[in-house]
Amino acid sequence: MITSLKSSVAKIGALLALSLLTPASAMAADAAKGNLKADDLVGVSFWVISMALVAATAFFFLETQRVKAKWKTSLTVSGLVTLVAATHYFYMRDVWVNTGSTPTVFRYIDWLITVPLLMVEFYLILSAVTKVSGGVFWRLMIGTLVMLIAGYLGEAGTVGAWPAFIVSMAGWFYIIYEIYAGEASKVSAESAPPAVQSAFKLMRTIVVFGWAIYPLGYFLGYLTGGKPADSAVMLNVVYNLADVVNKIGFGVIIWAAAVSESDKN
Ligand SMILES: *C/C=C(C)/C=C/C=C(C)/C=C/C1=C(C)CCCC1(C)C
Repeated sequence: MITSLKSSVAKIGALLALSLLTPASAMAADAAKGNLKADDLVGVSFWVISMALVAATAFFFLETQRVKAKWKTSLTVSGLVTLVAATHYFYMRDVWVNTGSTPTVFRYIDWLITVPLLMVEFYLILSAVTKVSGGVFWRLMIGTLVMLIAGYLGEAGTVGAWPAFIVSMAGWFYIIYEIYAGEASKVSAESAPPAVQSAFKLMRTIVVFGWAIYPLGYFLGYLTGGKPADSAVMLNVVYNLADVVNKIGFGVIIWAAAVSESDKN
């Protein structure tokens, strides 16, 4: 036990010494082999955020132990969102580091799974406390699909970047309408307890302001006519920051509502 520990420490020490002595030319070779470089802003943001997503996943899953039964599903879904995103971030980092190009396909597969899950959260927190019609669920889903499919076609270059942007914005506005003026908002205002109402309000504020960061990223990435390489950096950094707010932040809001509702008796 002790000897194997000693030899591990010796090995780590040797590796550290080696890395300090490694000349710059060998470091360039490292980059070619696809290792993350310290000055690669996009690559580092993929790395840091993937760890934050892993930690958030562990947290949401563990906290399901602490809340009342009817809140467990919402917290589990929050953990699934961050779990699915963490896995995509590992892959996206590889694509970016190895090719220097935007991992559009992975990004949209991630969104296609996680955004519907986030929409389900609206339905879940309301149905944890009252009766909600299936129409709420389907309208949120349709808005999501229009928004994401149009966005993908625009980013992939299948259709023009502007028309895709406009259709995608329409899908997003449809979601906003449902949660501010549609049935979902009425159900929340009329039959949900205060903690759920305030969670609902915070969640829909995120869908407006947090989600607005994505079309901004799209705009900076595709619609300003900037150089492709600069646009790719902007696009990915902005999308990555948006994911921190909209996946981890969103989950934390649900967690706070669940804890405050569970603790009061
Ligand atoms: C976890 C991932 C989330 C919450 C992703 C959300 C993505 C959007 C709200 C994307 C919206 C877009 C527009 C409204 C117009 C331009 C194209 C998109 C797809 C970036």
